[in-house]
Amino acid sequence: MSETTNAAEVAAPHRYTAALAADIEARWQDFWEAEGTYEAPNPKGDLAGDPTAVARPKKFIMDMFPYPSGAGLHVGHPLGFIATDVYARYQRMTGHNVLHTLGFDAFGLPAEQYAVQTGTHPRVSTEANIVNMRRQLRQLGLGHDPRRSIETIDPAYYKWTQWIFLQIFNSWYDPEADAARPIDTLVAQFEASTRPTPDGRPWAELSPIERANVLGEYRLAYASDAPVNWCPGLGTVLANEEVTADGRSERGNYPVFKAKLRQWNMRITAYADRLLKDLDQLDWPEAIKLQQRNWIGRSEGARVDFPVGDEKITVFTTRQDTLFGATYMVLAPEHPLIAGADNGTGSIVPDAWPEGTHDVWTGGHATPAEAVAAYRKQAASKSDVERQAEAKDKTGVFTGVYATNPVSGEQVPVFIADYVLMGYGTGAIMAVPAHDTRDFAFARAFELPMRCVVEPSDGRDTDPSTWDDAFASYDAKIVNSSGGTISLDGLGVTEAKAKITEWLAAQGIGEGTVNFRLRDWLFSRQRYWGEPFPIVYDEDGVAHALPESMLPLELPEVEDYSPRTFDADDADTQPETPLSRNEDWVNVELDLGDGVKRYRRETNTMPNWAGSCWYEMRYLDPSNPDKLVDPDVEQYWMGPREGQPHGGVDLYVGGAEHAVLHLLYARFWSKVLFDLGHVSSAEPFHKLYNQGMIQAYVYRDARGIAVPAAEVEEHEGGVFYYEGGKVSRLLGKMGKSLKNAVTPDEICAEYGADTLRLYEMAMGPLDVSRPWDTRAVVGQYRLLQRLWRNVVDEASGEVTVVDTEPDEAALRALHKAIDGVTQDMANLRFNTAIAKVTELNNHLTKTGGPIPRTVAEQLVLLIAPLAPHIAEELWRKLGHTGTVVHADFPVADPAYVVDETVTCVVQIKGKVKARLEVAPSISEADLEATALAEPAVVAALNGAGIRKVIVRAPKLVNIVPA
Ligand code: ANZ
Repeated sequence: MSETTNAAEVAAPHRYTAALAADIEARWQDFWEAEGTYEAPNPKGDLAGDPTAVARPKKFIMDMFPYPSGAGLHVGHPLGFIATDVYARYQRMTGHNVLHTLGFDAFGLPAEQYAVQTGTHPRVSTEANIVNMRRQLRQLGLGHDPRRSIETIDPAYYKWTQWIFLQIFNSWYDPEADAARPIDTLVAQFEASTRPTPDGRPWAELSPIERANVLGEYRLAYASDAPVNWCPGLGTVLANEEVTADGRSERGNYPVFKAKLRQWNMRITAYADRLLKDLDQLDWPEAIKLQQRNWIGRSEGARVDFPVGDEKITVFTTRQDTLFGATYMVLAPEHPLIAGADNGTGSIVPDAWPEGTHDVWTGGHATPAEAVAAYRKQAASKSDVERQAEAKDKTGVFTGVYATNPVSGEQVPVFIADYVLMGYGTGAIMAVPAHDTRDFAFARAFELPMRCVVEPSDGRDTDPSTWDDAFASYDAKIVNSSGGTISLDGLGVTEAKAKITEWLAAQGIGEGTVNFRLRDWLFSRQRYWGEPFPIVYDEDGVAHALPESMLPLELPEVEDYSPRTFDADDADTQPETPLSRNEDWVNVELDLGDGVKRYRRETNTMPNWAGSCWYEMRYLDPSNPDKLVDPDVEQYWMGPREGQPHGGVDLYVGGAEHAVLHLLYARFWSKVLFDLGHVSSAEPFHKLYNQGMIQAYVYRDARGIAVPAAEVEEHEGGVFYYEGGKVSRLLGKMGKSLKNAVTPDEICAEYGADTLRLYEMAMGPLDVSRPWDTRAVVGQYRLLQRLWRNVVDEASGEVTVVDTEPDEAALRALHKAIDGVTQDMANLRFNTAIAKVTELNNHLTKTGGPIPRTVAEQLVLLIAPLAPHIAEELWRKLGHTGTVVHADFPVADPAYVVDETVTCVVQIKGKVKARLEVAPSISEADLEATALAEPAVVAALNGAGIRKVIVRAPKLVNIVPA
């Protein structure tokens, strides 16, 4: 410490310094904890409390909970946490019963990978990380209800994750109710024959395996041998959402392959329509809604059958109006109609190439079967995204099959090509090369015919052989489209669609249909550190749910946590789960109601998303042993209300990167639980807000390697040096790997948590990303020092306020600040709120003398949500015994909020008749009207007409009577 600081401290022992801040902050944090200051009472149950609090309006304010990383927090992480805390504190001070807490999303890959490297059990490292993060969060003064904090890895928590899985497993989507219902209601329909079994036999005649298979087709959680994203490099399968646009794993960047594996899925597609529709009533950023809409991807179109011998190919098209222009067809390489081509079973593929097959169609293969087999192999090594890329050269091969275009009667060749995906529509398309860009490119490559059936409106002629690209438009007329009993010629696209759809339906060869891009959610992972499935298999391989009494099914201890990984490029491998190596755990004898039998446990674990799909509900009733959440408690905090027809959390703050995955999954689970009657809210999060990111400068040396930001020196002209070498500077993410992380611990030690909180909130609008600048933090520290000095004598530590009435100027400054800050707080504009508090504080500093008590008190209340520790300390010094947390937020007096006025003189023939108090900004017209309406002026004029009015706003009006 330097001498000058020493001297200053001797002279001013009660100055607001980092040491004093540390003392104040630790004391108040202990106080809050001891007093349970942030405990929000429930209307009933073991968290029930003060009935007057429960009678107040409620606010449930939530953050996206963190993953307890071993690196701890850097200053970028708490941006959202601080913002919700400020907002929650403001809500408490305006009479709300506020629920605000924070848990940990603690299953997941990093802990498992750490375990594999070090042999430390993931639970041990995760819990240590949680302890560290709790300490870091506590020092920020966040007002969380500690009783409600949950950890997803706690068996008492994941018991309910497993329980919800079973609810989903044990239900089906009843189209009549347009809701999920218990699977028993479906069984009852089969038993009563009100719903036929797939092959028409009575339910009673089906074997247990057959019944299980039938029900599996309906269950909302089901196991299937579906093509999945297999990532040998990670040793696990991945959800579509976890695969990048170039077909690699989001984590680790390994290649991802399509493979058929038996996996658990969630039938989220049953909810596609509702997930889309209910978005409209949510208060979410439009950008996020749009991403969800695109992800769900609703398309209206038709299914059309094209006969092939005794079989038919059903296509999905959104352009049924172009049916006359369908000159060839394409099947996805995985399409079942050609599945047996390689071994000659059950396939429509002929033995030899038909007469007149083009050379370019065969791919150089001797037989169609050979060509199909070779092409399928090639396609399997590509991701869906790669396959769909527009710019790609189109590849494919002829199957040797011709189908019949049902309107033109033409024989059209059937190809397989990887630009058609099995997972979308029917996995088969009618190709209309004249009007679809991809089909056009393919047709050119394979010398296939084109027919123009939509009249080009851009000047080109109707002969596609002269075109450079397809003519794809919805705003044009149909041509060349007559035959048999149907003609579309002359119709617009919309009318043509309606007409052909009706015709197809009448012929029994097609129907209008809605298709979704959304796929079912792949729900199993080949990992250790996740929730075990509460599922066992009997000797026939039939899956059985464990009864609720056997929950939680705890993760067993294992020797080896690692999933078996393989050569990242070897597509022919199969996953092996860590749990499967534990035979004692896997093989069990259980009585599931029909005597003790042997079963094998499911050895996959649930994906990382499971625990975050419903945590908001557990915050409400965190230790309820009998229920996920008490219905009355859920109704109180989350139930529907005016403006929130589906209920949900009042404010949910987190990063925009969770637009699709977490938010879509959580919405889906909410809807299932709502349908089954467990909760009253059909949406988890009513209002969503995405905070920006705190970025930081990344400095790199000549080799491009990041160097520690703290050791870089800046020289004039923006040149940066590190150990003598020049380095480049770019704005990027903050993080350990980029060597630019700043921890909240460092900033708290240097300035205190209140300064850090203020700085983060003052950096800019909350939803905008901003660069961290450690040198700028001191600005907020000085604000707090001035605030302190305005109230406390730095030498004696006594308050300096006086019990005199504030003058007009002080009242105006105060109430303007209150008015502005109130609006800013309600709208999450904390940066401008801080600017207004600063302005008020500066005004008071400038007046020099001691400030009136009432002004000081209101100033302290204004800053309390932002800088709660110093506010508590000053509030106490000002003589209050209670905490500032539950004090009333100041209310602006409108009389002092309006602009100051000026006096305007009104003269008649040069003589003063009246004086008006008007706004300095008043317009000439308004001032003239106000003057003429003034009673004294009306009396003086005494009915005389007016010849002229001279207005010099805002100070003078001179009236010349007629
Ligand atoms: C004929 C047609 C003519 C098409 C035309 C488009 C334009 P969206 O809007 O995304 O739903 N399609 C259908 N299933 C497919 C699959 N499994 N893989 C790749 N493409 C597929 O797209 C629907 C359109 O995409 C469908 O309409 C179909 O091509 C193609 F002038 O049918 B269309």
